[in-house]
This record gives sequence, C-alpha cells and structure tokens, in this order.
Amino acid sequence: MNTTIAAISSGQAPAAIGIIRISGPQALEIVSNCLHKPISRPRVMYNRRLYNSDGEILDDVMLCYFGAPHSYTGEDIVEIYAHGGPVNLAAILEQLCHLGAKPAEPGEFSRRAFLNGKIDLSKAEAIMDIIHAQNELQCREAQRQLSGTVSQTVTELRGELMVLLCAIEATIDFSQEQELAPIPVDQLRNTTTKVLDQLLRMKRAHEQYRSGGLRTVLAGRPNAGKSSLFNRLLGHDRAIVTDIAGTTTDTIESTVTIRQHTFSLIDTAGIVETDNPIERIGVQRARDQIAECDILVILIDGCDPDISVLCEIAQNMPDVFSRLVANHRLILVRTKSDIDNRPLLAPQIMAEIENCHTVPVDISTISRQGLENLENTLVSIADDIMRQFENVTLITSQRHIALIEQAMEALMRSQEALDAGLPAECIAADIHDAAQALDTITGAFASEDIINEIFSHFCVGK
Ligand SMILES: Nc1nc2c(ncn2[C@@H]2O[C@H](COP(=O)(O)OP(=O)(O)OP(=O)(O)O)[C@@H](O)[C@H]2O)c(=O)[nH]1
Ligand SMILES: [Mg+2]
Repeated sequence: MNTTIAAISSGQAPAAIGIIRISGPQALEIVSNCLHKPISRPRVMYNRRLYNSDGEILDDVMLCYFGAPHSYTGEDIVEIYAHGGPVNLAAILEQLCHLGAKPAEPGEFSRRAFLNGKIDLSKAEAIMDIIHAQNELQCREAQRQLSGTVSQTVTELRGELMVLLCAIEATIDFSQEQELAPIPVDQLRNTTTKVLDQLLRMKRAHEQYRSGGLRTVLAGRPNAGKSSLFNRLLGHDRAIVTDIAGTTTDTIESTVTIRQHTFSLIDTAGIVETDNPIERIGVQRARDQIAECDILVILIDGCDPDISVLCEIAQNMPDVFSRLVANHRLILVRTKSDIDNRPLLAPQIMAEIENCHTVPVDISTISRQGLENLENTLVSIADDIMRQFENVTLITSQRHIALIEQAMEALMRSQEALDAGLPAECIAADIHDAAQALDTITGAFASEDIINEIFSHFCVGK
C-alpha cells in the first residue's frame, strides 16, 4: 500500500458538488502540487483554487485533509469537494493521476481500511449494503451491521467456543503426563447447544428477511376483485382486470413496501371447479401459494358473497388453515363496497367467518374505501411476525449465512462425536472448525480470495 490512489467518490454527475478522494502516503503532497497556497492542518475545511501543471485554474474547491491513521482508510486522505460536472471532475482526477496518483480499483479505499484494521469484513460488507439498499428496512439493517452488531455477536459466540476449546485442549495436553482429565461434558453440551441455538435463530431471521418480503397471497373465487386489489396495493396496473371470470390464469408476484415492511404480493387465479386444463393448473398454483404463504388474504365478492374458498382451504388444507388462523395471519376482505345494493352476508356465512377469529375488512378498489385499513392490518401482522426476531442479530449477507451454517454443522458434529464417545481431539477439531467459520465472517481469518471477492463488488471510489 505504498501507492496513492484517487477516484471520484460521489454519485451520478452532473450534480452541484462532486467529491474526489485521494488516499496514500503522497496524498497531501500531490494535492499540494495543485495549489498555490498550501493546506496543512488536518480536519479543517479549506477553500482553495486547484491548478493544472501549466498554472491554469482547474476549479475553485473546498478541501479537507485527514491525517493517518485518523481517516477512513487509515492512510493520509485528502477529500476535494469540487463542482460536480463530469468533465470538471474528470479533469481534476486526471491532474492528480498525472502527479502520481493511481486510479483506484473498485472498493480499494474500503479494502485499505480493512487491511489497516479500521473496519472488519462484516462492516465493509455493511457499507456496500447501505449503498445498494433498495428499501428502508434493508438500509436500516445494513446500518445496524455497520454499527457492529454482527461483528459483536459473532465475536461473543466465538469467545464462548474458545473458552470451551481451552477446557477440552487441557484434557489433551496433560494426557501424556498424568491421568487423563475427563472431557468437560456438561460445559461442552451447554455451550454448543447455546451457541447452536443462537446461530439457528440468526439463520431463521435471515430466511425471513431474504424471502424478499412476507409472502402475502390474494385468493378467492373468480371475479372477487383480487387483481384489482393487487394493482391498488402495488400502485400501478400490473395484472389484467376484466369482468370476465377467470381473467387471471397464473400467479403474478410483485414486491411492495408498506411503511417499513416489504411484502411479496401474489395474485392468483380464481379458485373454482373447472374442466379447463389451463384453469386447473392455475387453481393448483393458487393452492400451492396458499400452502407456503405468511399471510393469506381471502377476498369475498361483495356482490356475490360466497365463502366456498374459505371452506375449501379449511377442509383440504387443515394444517395450513389452522396455522394461519391461530397466528392471526388470515385476513378476510369483502370487496366492491362502493356498490350500494350489495347483499347482506347470510347467517351461516357469518358463523363460518366468526370461526376464523377475524373481522372482514370492507374495501373498494374504485373509491379506495377501506384500503388504508387493510394496509394497517397487513402492517400489524408484519410487525407481529418481525417481533419474534427482535433481539436476534439480523444477518443480511449470503456469505455470512453460509459461514453460520458451516459453524452449525461443525457444532452438531462435535455433539455427535461426544455422544459416540470419540476422543477429545476429534471434538476439539470440530469446535475449532466452528470458531474458524465465525472468524471468517469478521475477517479475523479470511483468505486472500475471500477478501478479493468481497471488495470486487464495491464501486469505484468507495
Ligand atoms: N364496483 C367495483 N368493481 C370492482 C371492484 N373491484 C373489482 N371490481 C370489478 O370486478 C371485476 C373483476 O375484477 P378482477 O380484479 O379482475 O377480479 P379477480 O378476482 O382478479 O378475477 P379473476 O382474475 O377472474 O379470478 C372487474 O370488472 C373489476 O372492475 C370494486 O371495488 N368495485
Ligand atoms: Mg385476476
């Protein structure tokens, strides 16, 4: 890292301001060569003119110098806040390179920060996730990771494994000289079970997070108004709506963020007895989606109240149905509330609905009546689902989850080895593998290949 690197660090030009960053031992010297009036004090904002080698003005800029090791990379850094035109920024960067700076590779600033011990790998990944976050939740989780929650949790769990490893290795070290010390069976079981349990909860929370949102299925008879509601919740006309029963023949999936929650909304074909082979496949697909959903919205046509779909699911998918009802994940929606002469719900229908412990939400996709109420219901279910992961460190990276799985497998092997009465060396090897997998998350133990892979996904200038 003897070289000095430079790059445009700000986003899409043209913009009012563009930031150029230069990092390395010659950063201050190179920038000083572009100035007629020097800068020297770190962390002070200077207003200066930048000049090219012919003494022509390049730009009137603000400058800030961060002296090593108190900078993002841990090296000397100068940040230049210039006018954000692409040609202007390119000219300044070219001048810095002309004076000896090297154009930075993608992620090279962050890579230097990692190699200089300023951030660990999981924090470097969090920075990338913040930049690429597509919704508020993803951004907040990445911010949490950056503040060190993942590193801290993983380091704590690893610490517990190291204490255990020392206890086991003590039984190995002394075995030659004196009587074999017994393996600390209780400690081994307690610690591995506790660590395994925490890792499992992290994995579960991750699966929920990764699923692209809570799987929310809109189901009902043909013409109930599923596609109309689907389009309304999305905010644009994604699905075809007509008054012909059976308009939707396949499932249609789209992601929507309602307040802080992401839902994966699934519109389905109307559930009906039919001989039409296309419709039958569509109905089967609708049932498959219901079996896998987190939240089920059953739509009842306000003009033709019929709860046969509700009854059919209760009868043919009893496990799914009782899971949804018991956890309050079933929403009944009565559609077309803008139509004046909607028939009343028959008493037997009311009785069936009462069994579901839910109150139907009345909506109209035309007048929008009840849509906010429905969104509130969805959000409160989502709040409830997410609450179970409240105190669990949320893992957002696929790389981390693979390592967590690796650590879990090693810990399970260690328990099996204990049960099988294998020697302490075997058990210690498994615990060691688990600790090493956790170390690879923070980068305390990570190969050059892993590091290269991670930083290659960064953008230039970060
Ligand atoms: N007045 C009124 N008409 C509605 C409302 N919602 C849907 N419709 C009408 O009901 C008909 C069926 O709507 P869709 O959204 O296509 O119903 P669907 O459940 O997706 O139907 P399939 O795809 O055939 O299963 C269309 O003519 C819609 O315009 C509503 O809130 N009020
Ligand atoms: Mg439809």
